[in-house]
Amino acid sequence: KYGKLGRKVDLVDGKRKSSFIRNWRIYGVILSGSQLMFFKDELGFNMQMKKLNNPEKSKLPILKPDVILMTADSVAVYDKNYEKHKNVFRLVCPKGHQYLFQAENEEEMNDWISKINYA
Ligand code: I3P
Repeated sequence: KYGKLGRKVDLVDGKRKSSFIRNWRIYGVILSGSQLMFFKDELGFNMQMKKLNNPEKSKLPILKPDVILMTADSVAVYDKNYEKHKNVFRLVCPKGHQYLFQAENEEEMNDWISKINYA
C-alpha cells in the first residue's frame, strides 16, 4: 500500500516530545511487508514506487527513505480521543514511540490501520 499521510511524532520513550518538533508534515508513504517507508519529497517517493512496480527499473538510483519504521511489533489504532483533526490514527511502537497519522478520509484510514496491523 502507498499514499500520502500527514505525520506527527506524538510521544518519544513514552513521554511528550519537546515543543519545537510537534508539527504535522506530509510524507509519501509506502508499506512494503512490515516496513513503513517515509519520503519527504515527491521525487524519492515516485522513484521508489517505480522501482517496486517495475523490477527492470531497479537500476534507478536508490533514494533512501527519510524514515523507516518497522511495524511488526507496532499497533495501529484509531484514537477517538484525538479530536483536533479528522481521520487520525495512532501508531504505538514497542519502545514507547507514538506517531499520529492523518489519512485523506475514513476509508483510507481504516485501510492503513488494517494493513499495518496485518502486515
Ligand atoms: C504544533 C503544531 C501542531 C500541533 C502541536 C503544536 O506547533 O501547531 O499542529 O498539533 O500541538 O505544538 P508548532 O508548529 O509550533 O510545532 P495538533 O495539530 O495535533 O494540535 P501539541 O503540542 O499539542 O501536539
